[in-house]
Amino acid sequence: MILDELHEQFSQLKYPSFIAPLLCSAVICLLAYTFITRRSRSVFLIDFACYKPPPTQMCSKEKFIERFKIYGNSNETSIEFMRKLLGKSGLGEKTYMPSNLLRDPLDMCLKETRREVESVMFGAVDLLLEKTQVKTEDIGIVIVTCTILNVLPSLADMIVHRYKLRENVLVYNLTSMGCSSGLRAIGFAQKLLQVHRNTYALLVSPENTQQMIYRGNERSKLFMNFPLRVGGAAALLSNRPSDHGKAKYQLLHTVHTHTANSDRSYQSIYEEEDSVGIGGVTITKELLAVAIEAVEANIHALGPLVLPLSEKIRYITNYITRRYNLADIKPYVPNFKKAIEHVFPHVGTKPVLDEFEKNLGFNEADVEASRMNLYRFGNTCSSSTWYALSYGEAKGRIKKGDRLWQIAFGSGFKCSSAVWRALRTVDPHDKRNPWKDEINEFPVDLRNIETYSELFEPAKRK
Ligand SMILES: *[C@@H]1O[C@H](CO)[C@@H](O)[C@H](O)[C@H]1NC(C)=O
Ligand SMILES: CC(=O)N[C@H]1CO[C@H](CO)[C@@H](O)[C@@H]1O
Repeated sequence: MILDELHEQFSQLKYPSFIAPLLCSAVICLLAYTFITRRSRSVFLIDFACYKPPPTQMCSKEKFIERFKIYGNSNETSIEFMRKLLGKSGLGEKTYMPSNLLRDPLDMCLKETRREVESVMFGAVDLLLEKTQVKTEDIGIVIVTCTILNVLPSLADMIVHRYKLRENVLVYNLTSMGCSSGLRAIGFAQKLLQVHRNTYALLVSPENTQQMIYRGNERSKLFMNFPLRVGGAAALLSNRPSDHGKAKYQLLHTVHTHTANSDRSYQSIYEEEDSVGIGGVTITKELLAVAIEAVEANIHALGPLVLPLSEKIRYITNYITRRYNLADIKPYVPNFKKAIEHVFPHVGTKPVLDEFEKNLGFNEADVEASRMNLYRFGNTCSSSTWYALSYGEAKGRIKKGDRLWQIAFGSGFKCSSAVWRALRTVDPHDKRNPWKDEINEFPVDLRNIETYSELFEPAKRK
């Protein structure tokens, strides 16, 4: 129809007769080009996998304290402090610790540590390759994120070695980039996939907590000891247009916030020796406030990308009113439910999740996956939001077309978001899901657990 009309118009204009068909073909070519380049710029998540350590590595809270007594040099006061905090931590009795910490006699040498991290990394990648059936020679990019473990050859090298990846594979490691690094890697992969055509990016996030365990008596360092647990995930991204039909999710947005330009943010999680020379990670009283500020900044940056117009207008009006003191009103928290069906926040610690729910416009259902994740697997750092997403999948909640939001935060202080669209309804009975066989036991009721947020400065709302 349109073409006919165009043709008629052009014929009235008395141009030479070949102009009209030429113009039409140009328009068609342009449309086709736009369609194809858009597709080829798309980044798909073929699938991901979470590692579930063997039952021998399960560690109840009491067992944790027992092992810690053997491993650490902490005195009775510190042990009591840890026992008290563990009770309020929101962790369950089945989280996983490094096997060398649970074994008698203890063997915390580097060889054992390497073996430990290999089992997590290779466990997740083996599962992922089995799920996706992708050939390892087609993998062009590898990004490894690990919060603390730093070995030589690097963790990324271990992967290239084990899976015999090709020699021109691009390898990056985001070691020591904190709990948000798993999502930061997605943004990084997205950029790389815009340059390198027709390839796969393998993202691996193994976490081994052993090197983080503090063995002294300073309270600000003992905090680090109890939420962190062993875990790991692997994800396969692709920019091959032909993968559109095969992939589970399509990447819509990534947004990263880095607040290390402020001293209090930068110092909120800080690795250093204590007064007697024992290494550990200091957590300052400001952690909670800093975390919420970084999360808020990230959400503000994400808002314009995803929110419908009506929410944007409400938000801007509210912002201007407060900015110029036109009226004394509360900050407007945009309703993300209008733009996103599922949110999967990083578990962090219980007080952070509580703040997230209370202050950022989310409800109990929104943080359910993360609370259960904290309960079942603990804080597995950079891999944690993948366990939460697996929870949503195992519950059968992910339907075709749904939009999903992973948001993670950690030392730096940094916060990252990744927003996806489900390309199909996800089968809740996948036997490789880490929650399989036990998903019906969840959610467990955790409302009566006290918190320890009084140990932190409250978040100041701007
Ligand atoms: C344990 O160490 C801390 C910090 O040095 C000290 O304040 C506390 O009194 C000690 N407790 C015992 C029982 O020695
Ligand atoms: C291969 C590579 O880039 N390795 C680096 C990984 O990260 C650690 C910690 O930042 C570095 O020390 C390695 O050199």
